[in-house]
Amino acid sequence: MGNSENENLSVVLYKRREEKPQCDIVLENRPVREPAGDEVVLKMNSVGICGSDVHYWLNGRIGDFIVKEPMVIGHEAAGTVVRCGKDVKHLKPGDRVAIEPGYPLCSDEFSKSGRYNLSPVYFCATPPDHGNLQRFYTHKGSFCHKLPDNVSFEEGALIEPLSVGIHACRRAQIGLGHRVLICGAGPIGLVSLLSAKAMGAASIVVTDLSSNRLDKAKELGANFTYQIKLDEKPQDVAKKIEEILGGMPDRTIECTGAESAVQTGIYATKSGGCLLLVGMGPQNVTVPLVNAAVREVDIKGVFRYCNTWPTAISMLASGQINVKPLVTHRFPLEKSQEAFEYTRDGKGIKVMLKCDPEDQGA
Ligand code: NAD
Ligand code: 572
Ligand code: ZN
Repeated sequence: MGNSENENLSVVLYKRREEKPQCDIVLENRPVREPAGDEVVLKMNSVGICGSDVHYWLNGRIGDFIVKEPMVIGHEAAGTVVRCGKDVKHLKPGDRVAIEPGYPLCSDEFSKSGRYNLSPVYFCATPPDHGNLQRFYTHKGSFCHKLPDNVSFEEGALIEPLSVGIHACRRAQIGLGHRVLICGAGPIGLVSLLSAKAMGAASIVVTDLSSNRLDKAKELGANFTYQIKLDEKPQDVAKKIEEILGGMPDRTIECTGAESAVQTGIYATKSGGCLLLVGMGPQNVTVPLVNAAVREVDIKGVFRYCNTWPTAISMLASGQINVKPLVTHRFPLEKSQEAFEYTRDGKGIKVMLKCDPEDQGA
């Protein structure tokens, strides 16, 4: 079982019939979608669980994106090509690939200029679009990126969150010698740390509420960590950060979505520097905007990523970025419910689901 397209075990979120927000996680057999000319069918290997997957499971929605129909979950993924549509020239059966889950649906001014993340997109596991936590999955060939032999499937799957970090650091124009503050040591704060180091940051301080998460930041190369206490005032945290770094950070990458962390980000960032908003919290956030304005602290948004897979693959293949320590737990596809509960309970950092019954290891 598991190697024939006749059995396509899939992890599907079902909206509950009662008026409860939480969805049910259902494992069911679904047909493998026939590839269009520009698509490929993939045998899935590794799929990471993202905070947004857990959020859709528990709340049935993120903002205006609502789980109305059953939706296959999962968007951090890698697998092997088993069949190609007639127009796919750069891939062949047997190729190992990392899946870029979002692709533009039209050729508008954004996709024409390369910023295709700002176009209307298909995005795996964002309603109404299905994700790829299943045995077999069909995707746009041009958004499947061939992996070199020395990059594993799990590393391939981790390119998705890593892409958020690379895109944030590109937008921040992180450079040689920069002092950097990263708020939050969840998966996204940690991939931002890896990206900022690789782009030449000289000293990086990572903050979090959790000491376990800060230990992981240290393991991944943070120069300093600082544990936030819930009653601390943002201006006081900013002073501490300046003391720790020996100067104010040139760049701050906010990866929590917490209002107090955004406020800290503004107060902490050096005049003329830049604050990147990666974390997504409430729709409306109160911030000391005039403080940012009069010190020319630029505030930039980050929406996923674009053009990051080729860069990420080079960085992983050359060993300049190591994402392997992010993976703390592995579960077979059949135990997806347990894996989601682990992630919900904040155990570990990145939980990987293993979709190939014959390849359950790292
Ligand atoms: P996560 O919840 O695993 O990590 C967030 C971390 O922030 C936690 O470890 C938490 O303890 C810490 N934290 C909470 N309040 C804090 C505070 N005041 N100061 C310091 N640390 C604090 O989430 P994640 O998967 O790492 O994602 C982080 C954020 O990035 C989320 O808001 C997510 O929605 C967002 N995100 C945005 C994009 C984008 O395109 N902009 C993409 C992916 C994720
Ligand atoms: O890996 C992509 C990703 N994007 C996240 C969160 C987790 N993973 N974002 C936060 C939520 N937004 S959204 O615009 N949305 C639900 C489409 O609020 C997307 C980016
Ligand atoms: Zn995600």
